[in-house]
Amino acid sequence: MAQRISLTRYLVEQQRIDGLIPGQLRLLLEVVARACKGISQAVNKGALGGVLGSAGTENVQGEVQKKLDIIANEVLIEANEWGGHLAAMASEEMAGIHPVPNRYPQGEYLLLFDPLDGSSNIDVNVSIGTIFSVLKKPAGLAGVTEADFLQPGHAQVAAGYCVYGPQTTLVLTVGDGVAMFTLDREQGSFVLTQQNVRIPEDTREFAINMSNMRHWDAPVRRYIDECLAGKEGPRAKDFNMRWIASMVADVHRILTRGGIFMYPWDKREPDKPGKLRLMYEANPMSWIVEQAGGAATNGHQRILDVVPTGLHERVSVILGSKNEVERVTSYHG
Ligand code: P6P
Repeated sequence: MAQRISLTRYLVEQQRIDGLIPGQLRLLLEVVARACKGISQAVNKGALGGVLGSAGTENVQGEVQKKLDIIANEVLIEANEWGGHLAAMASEEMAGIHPVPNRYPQGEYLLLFDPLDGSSNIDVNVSIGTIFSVLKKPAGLAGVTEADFLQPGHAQVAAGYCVYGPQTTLVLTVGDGVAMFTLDREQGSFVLTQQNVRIPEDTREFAINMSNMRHWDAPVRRYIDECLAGKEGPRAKDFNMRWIASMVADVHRILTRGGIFMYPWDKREPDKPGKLRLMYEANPMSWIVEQAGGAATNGHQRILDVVPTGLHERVSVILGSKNEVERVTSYHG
């Protein structure tokens, strides 16, 4: 049997190769991975753990919070507060930033996360996940403010997600490609199961919520109409459709076999550029996709080049197989 490489060994050996994982960042990534193990345990308990259903509260987005949304958020906060690697955290579930309490040492990193993405799927036992993004705190001023977080996605130093599905799999990049680690529940550790992940540049599979078709802008409508026209249409090939309504699961499929994922602007809420959040959903997923040879735009520019103006701002997302993303983006031209 091939030698099993743990997450810890991978991080140590990668640091020797390209120096992209200094000690504090390695500690951060191992703490986040340990928190994801805890979240996976809570998710797996389901009804047996009394963790299903709504918490009866709303988050800053005005969305009903599931019990597991709050549990996952608390697990990530508690796991990361004491280590001395972070200056502050930001979460989809919290209105403002969460500075590391003064009783703990301050670090040089900023951690952003969607603690449990796709939580509408929790109660129906469909894959969900945690998405995280790591930035460096700007040098200089003591203390930390929300403005320190408002960096474009290309400034990330690490990004990843953990999908809680048939397997619990952690997917990670620090800028030298994408690696996947599967949780070995018997050992309680993440084991390297794939590295140098590559997304095929072409695909026959698109992911979009078709119920919104009448609200889409013309370029998106044109692209999907052409896919639906199949062999007889301008694409001269048939397409398949998937929509799990859990970004982590849809993106994981695309990393595994290719595809294009779209949550574009639509006219239901014309003042919002899209549904998905830039800082802790689109940016980490876009960097991972680009690191795997894919592309990610908002229809007009690379998502990683969008300059954020707010912690919870939204963005239109078109990501996945490079040639398809470029085609949709060209239609917006
Ligand atoms: P809809 C989950 O709530 C999420 O933020 C993403 O994970 C997912 O891709 C999208 O929203 C699903 O949205 O409108 O299809 O339910």
